[in-house]
Amino acid sequence: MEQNIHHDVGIRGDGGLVEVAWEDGCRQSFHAMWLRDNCPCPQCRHPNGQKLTNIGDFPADMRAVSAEMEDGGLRLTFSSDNHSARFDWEWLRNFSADTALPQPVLWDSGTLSAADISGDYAAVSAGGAALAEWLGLVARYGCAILRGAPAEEGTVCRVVEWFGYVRETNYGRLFEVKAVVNPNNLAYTGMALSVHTDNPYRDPPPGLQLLHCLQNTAAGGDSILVDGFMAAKILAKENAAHERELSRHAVPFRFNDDVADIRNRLPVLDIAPVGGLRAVNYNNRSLAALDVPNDEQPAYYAAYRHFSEILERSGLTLRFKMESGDLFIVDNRRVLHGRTAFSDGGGRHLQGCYADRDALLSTWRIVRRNAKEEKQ
Ligand code: NM2
Ligand code: OGA
Ligand code: ZN
Ligand code: ZN
Repeated sequence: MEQNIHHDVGIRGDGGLVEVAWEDGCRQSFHAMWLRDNCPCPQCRHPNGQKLTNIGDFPADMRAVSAEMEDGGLRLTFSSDNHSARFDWEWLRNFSADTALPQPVLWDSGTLSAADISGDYAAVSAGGAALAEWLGLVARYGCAILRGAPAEEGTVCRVVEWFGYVRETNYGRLFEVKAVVNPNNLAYTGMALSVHTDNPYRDPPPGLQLLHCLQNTAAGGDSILVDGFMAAKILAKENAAHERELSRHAVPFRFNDDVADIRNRLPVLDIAPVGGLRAVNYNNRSLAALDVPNDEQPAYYAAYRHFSEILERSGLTLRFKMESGDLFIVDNRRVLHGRTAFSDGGGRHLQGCYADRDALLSTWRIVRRNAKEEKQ
């Protein structure tokens, strides 16, 4: 379809680089090694798309010796192994779409409301475009609400099965969130829970958490969500040294009861040297004794306090009340959740479970792909 998006090609740098001048004036250069490594021919790729080659199969001094424009693509030959490769212009221009992850859309209470992220159970459960839309909320905003699900036990696991697999833990495949006697976790009391990510003591922490409301007639027990990526951005803007403190120390998290002693170390802000913020890990109840060196503790605590204060700002807080049948899902590596206190008279009962993000995003892509193909 894109017939003339290229304009000219040339070999540069003694064959080490192939430069493409696109019709719109944009120029792009490709390393010969990169091109050889990405050859799509049947010798280099199985029909299933997986690579048949390994980097060591190629000589280190890869060079292109000829570059010809063919109808709809670029034909190259390489000196070192005499291989001939053909690339569609379309792919050369847009290969990054093959690896792109969803771009998070940061939000606060001024830009996102509970209604904006709410889907209707009946519609979403039918699959297709409505399911894609609901999963897309998780991809963009890191959270979504489902209204009007049946107030039936086990519903939370069935919702996960629409897009992936329940991740079983020491809390079970499904856990009951209600006030009990002798709770092994403060979630199982009527106490307020300040915003947190779940299970930072686990390796890796769950990518998704879902909570489904069977009953919520107690006074209080409102739900709270905060975009941890927005909070991290504000922290960096207000004090870059604080951002650095929270990313340079992997701190200990722990859960300990009669049958489990689960430990992990993670930075509160997981920031890749190239690529930026990957995850927020924050749970005041589960942070174990800090072993940051003594002389660095004042700086660490100052940064930790600052981040905690940002997370409590009302301007960042999305607050809503779950009614019987409602459910929410959070990207547990990004969006923090919490609740206000409730009177533990027994009027509040949620069921929760965990799942992984890869399956959700995969299903989101496939459902969208199928919806697009149906339209054509
Ligand atoms: N529960 C609800 O990460 C946490 O410890 C939060 C998790 C017990 C599965 C609570
Ligand atoms: C949890 C939790 C919130 C709630 O179970 O992990 O944070 O609304 N619960 O009870
Ligand atoms: Zn090839
Ligand atoms: Zn929680």
